[in-house]
Amino acid sequence: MNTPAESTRRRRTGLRAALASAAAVALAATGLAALPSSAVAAADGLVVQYRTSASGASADQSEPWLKVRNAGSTSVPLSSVKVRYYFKADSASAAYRFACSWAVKGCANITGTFGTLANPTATADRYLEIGFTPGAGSLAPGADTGDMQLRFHQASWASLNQSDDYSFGPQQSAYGDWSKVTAHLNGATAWGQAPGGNGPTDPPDPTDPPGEAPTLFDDFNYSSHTDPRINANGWSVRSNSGGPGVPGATWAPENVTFVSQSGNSVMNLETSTAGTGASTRHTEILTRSMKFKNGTYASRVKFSDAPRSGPDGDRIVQTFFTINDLKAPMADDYAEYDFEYLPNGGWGEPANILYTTSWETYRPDPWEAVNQHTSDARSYAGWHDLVVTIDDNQITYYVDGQHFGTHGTAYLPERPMSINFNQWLIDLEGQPSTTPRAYDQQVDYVLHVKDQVLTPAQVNAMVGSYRSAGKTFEDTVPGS
Ligand SMILES: [Ca+2]
Ligand SMILES: [Ca+2]
Ligand SMILES: [Ca+2]
Repeated sequence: MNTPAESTRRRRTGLRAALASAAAVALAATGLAALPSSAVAAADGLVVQYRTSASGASADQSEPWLKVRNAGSTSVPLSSVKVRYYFKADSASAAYRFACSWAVKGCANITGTFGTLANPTATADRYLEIGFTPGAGSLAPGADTGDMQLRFHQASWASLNQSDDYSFGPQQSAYGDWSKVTAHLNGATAWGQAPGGNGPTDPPDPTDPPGEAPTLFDDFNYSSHTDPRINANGWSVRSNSGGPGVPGATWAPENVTFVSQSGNSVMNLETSTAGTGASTRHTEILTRSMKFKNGTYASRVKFSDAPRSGPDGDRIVQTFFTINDLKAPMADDYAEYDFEYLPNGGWGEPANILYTTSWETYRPDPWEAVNQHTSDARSYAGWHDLVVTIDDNQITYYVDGQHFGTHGTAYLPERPMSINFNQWLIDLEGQPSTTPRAYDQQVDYVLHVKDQVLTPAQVNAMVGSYRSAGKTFEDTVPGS
């Protein structure tokens, strides 16, 4: 996820500042890969109790009321806790909205976002993930959160079917331990049993291969950030201040450089800090035009788990994404599709994690996100082929030719977007030292084919033919 600052979104104008804590917690939500298949209640674990006052097989809204208890012997900051309620969506395109009716800890301190299971079952393909802002405080040993009277409903307010929902328990008219809801502490399962996987989702069939479809291809064959062809080819190297990320940081065009590797030019985004806002240098390059909507987006990106120099540990975000402008809080015509790699964790995650996120919309304050995301909590250091396709039905992500996640109709773009790469620090808490350090994210090429759903193999073939033809840039996508 990207973040907002001010009234536009995070990166471009900098959304992050406003959202910082709430967004971070809300977005952090996924970690599908971390879901174990066995139930656990660790020694320093958590216990989740559940009841519902909406016990009908069909209901206007689902009402999972929850309490989380610290069953361990040490205090637990609630901001490190996530709780997941699993359900079967009413349709592939159904969109859901979360709400908190009342909570002892305060509804303002509770976040709810929706995720998609990589391995759907008959009773679960989505989940509601509950998180907490730092304002929720900590749970002492033996203490619980008290009542959290939560609910969710279809965005359309059509009734929802609860009888096929994994976590639903119509007989739970009073609070009781409930292992069909899971709790996670710093990303590790601390309570309950997630629904079992049943094999990866098959990728969609490709449509027609590309012919003369309008295409943007850029092999990033430039001499420096001042190369006039960068501007001529439609790119802007960011220098304006603002979010996302560390307050007071600047966006440094001179840290966008180009190096030749065996005759192939590679763009390097260097992000550096010496532990203060004023010393922090973020980097971003984006198309000036928002003219990209349905079709295939692809890039070859090198993520890194460690700094090129200096001490490791910063909560850095390495990205490839498309985005347009949020015209008003919760405006439906907002759109954003992200690959976001966090090599050192962040947003409540303890370690490396790759997110793909499709956004319907959001509200900066109070933070509310309407998105679907899929994540994989492991190292993605090194070069990776990233592909996302958008057609009239769904958004599909691939990493290195493998299906990574599919998101539904409700998250399709209403308006065209820009194409962006950036690297930035969420905060300075991951590495408190003032010793200078610098991180690299590299980008080999970007490809967009308008209105065509390409397979990863077709993407590679197209890039290969541009290179065989000696063509390092082409843009035939209409629009300005
Ligand atoms: Ca259902
Ligand atoms: Ca939208
Ligand atoms: Ca290249």
